[in-house]
Amino acid sequence: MFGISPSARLRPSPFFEATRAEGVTAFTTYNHMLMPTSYGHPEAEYWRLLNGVSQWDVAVERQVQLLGPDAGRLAQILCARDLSKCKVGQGKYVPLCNHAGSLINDPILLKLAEDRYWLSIADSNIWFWAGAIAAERGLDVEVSEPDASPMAVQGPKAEEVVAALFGDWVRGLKYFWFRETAIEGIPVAVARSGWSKQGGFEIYLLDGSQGTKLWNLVKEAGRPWDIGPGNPNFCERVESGLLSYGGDTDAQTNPFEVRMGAYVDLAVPDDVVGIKALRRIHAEGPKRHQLGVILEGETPTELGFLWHEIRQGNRKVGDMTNCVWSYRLKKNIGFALVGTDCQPGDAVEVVKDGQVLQGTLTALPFI
Ligand code: THG
Repeated sequence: MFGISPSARLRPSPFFEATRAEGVTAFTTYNHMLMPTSYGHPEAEYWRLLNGVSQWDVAVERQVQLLGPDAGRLAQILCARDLSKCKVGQGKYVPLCNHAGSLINDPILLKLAEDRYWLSIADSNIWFWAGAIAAERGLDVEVSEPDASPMAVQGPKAEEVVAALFGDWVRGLKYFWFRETAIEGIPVAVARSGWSKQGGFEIYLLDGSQGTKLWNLVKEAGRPWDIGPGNPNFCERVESGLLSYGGDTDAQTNPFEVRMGAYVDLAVPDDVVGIKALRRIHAEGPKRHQLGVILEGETPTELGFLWHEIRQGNRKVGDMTNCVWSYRLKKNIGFALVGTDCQPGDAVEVVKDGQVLQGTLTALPFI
């Protein structure tokens, strides 16, 4: 479509050269970085994730490090989920909210030590946020960006590849748990996580100068399982119902609207940012909720840059926040952020580029 002008503001991933060598054909921006979004064969990349193993540069999932005596307190103040039982080596999916209870990020929190936490963030600036909250509350904690860059290995064969590299202990890792280790002198942390429902791991590179070397080690180890390059797969994540903060949310979205209510603990202390608003929203009942929508028609279509209005009759009831051709369902599908009076089974119209498409609401996930 168009090129990208290099700039010191647009930070390269440590895996940038490796992905170029793999033939990357498209990028998106995320946390002021570039993330590969295609290697030119979307359907083959999808089936590789479903049936084999896929290697992703997800270094854009940056870490916000909280370090110091008050690191645990700051983590809890930022997160509307109870962290009191979180162990060293454990990760948790957590909603970060502002004072109004609106979602401002949905990171994975990693507890590295009693005085060291990482927030592995989605696309919004949490360094400023965490640093400001820490200073305003007078906490003894340093907020910084560590040298840590995740690479995902996803798919049903991912465990074989990661076990071949690191040993059989990785098979015993529980979901979102991780361990720090090294491979050929490269410091890494290995976690069972990743933005797909096909299973897999994330290898956090802890020395950004060794990205190409780590990429090639994983690629070499994956050869028997026919590993290949990929990226967070749009089709698979929509089919699987995984949330994209910023894509499927707007400035007013609260966690209850987007199926994150299970990760909110209303009993966390009153000093947790947004908890009072979240208790009120919960008591009143959220105004919107997230469902799926299946469009009629057999021609693959895409969302483009804007949300599409969802109507019932002449009334706007919400928005379609993503749209993709499902290779498994053979339909165009997407998420609907709609009023809580809308229910699965309801017929809706989706207004796309001036055209009105017929659709049906359904529960998430699709598959
Ligand atoms: N990897 C790392 N950091 C990240 C992401 C990642 N940070 C931003 C973004 N992705 C975080 N978003 C999600 C969203 C969903 C899940 C993981 C990260 C996820 N959810 C499961 C689900 O919804 O079914 C399980 C959640 C649970 O059971 O707790 O896996 O990809 N490093």
